[in-house]
Amino acid sequence: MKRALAFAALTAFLAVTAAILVVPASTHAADEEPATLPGGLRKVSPGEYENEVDGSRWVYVPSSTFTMGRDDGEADEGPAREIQVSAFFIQKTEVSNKQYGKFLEWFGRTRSYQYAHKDQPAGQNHLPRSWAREAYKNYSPTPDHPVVFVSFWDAWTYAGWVGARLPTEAEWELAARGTDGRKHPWGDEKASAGGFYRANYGTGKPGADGFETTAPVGSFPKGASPFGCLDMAGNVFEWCGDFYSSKWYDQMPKKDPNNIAPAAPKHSVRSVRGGSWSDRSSLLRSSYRDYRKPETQGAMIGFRCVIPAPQK
Ligand SMILES: [Ca+2]
Repeated sequence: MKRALAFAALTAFLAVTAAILVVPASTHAADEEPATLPGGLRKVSPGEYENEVDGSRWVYVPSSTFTMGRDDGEADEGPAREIQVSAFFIQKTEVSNKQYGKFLEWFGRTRSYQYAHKDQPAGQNHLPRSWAREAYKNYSPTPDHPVVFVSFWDAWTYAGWVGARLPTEAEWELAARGTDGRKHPWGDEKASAGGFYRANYGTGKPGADGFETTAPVGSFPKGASPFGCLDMAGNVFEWCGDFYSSKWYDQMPKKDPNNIAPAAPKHSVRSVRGGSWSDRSSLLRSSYRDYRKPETQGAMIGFRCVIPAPQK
């Protein structure tokens, strides 16, 4: 009896020792801290930064090589490529109505086009379509919901106003899925696996995920990406800065691809990523690509911004 107990104790001791030995010190990407901060961002807690212009929270994505795209998705999602992306900061959530309201207040006061895209048609007022109408209330009813009915031009100008720009598709996809090739921000499993939801999407049963249209930004912490970004799958599609081209993955450079170069195929549509509250689960795949005309203001489209990390 005694011997059996001693054996059990020894086994337990060995198991605990082994567990301590195999636990790595740190593997979480968000643990890596930037050497210097860009102007306009200040650190508020470990791994989290605040933008002084709109008050939004940001996270850091270190310089990385990752597999962009996938070979078993739609034709425009491949070929999957090893792509290098320089370090950047990205908004933790989609831009909210509250934040966009501050931008409109600034624009109303200044009527300045200093941050406008060079191709932006004249006379933009940056007011989300239906902002004050019933449609706005239905699709994005509170200050903490993501702003919707904003065009590419609106998003581009907002980004400039906060000292940022729109993400490239490469930056967006890295921030969404990290470097381990996962399918979704949280991993490979379905958004509703295990009986809880990791994203706001078109579940097939209205409101099954808790929301019939958009959800307040950051409502699904269990759907966080490896870098701590929220709602990279679902809620609203997000404008990227790139022109959309279905052949881009064949042609893009290996480092910091950004489809704005004069040599890139000129195309009038812009990339949107991530799927939305009304889309089926397959569109939540982090490599899934879609596009819209830049003037489109839709109930399913918002955005978030990035700031490149200062060069060392
Ligand atoms: Ca989203």
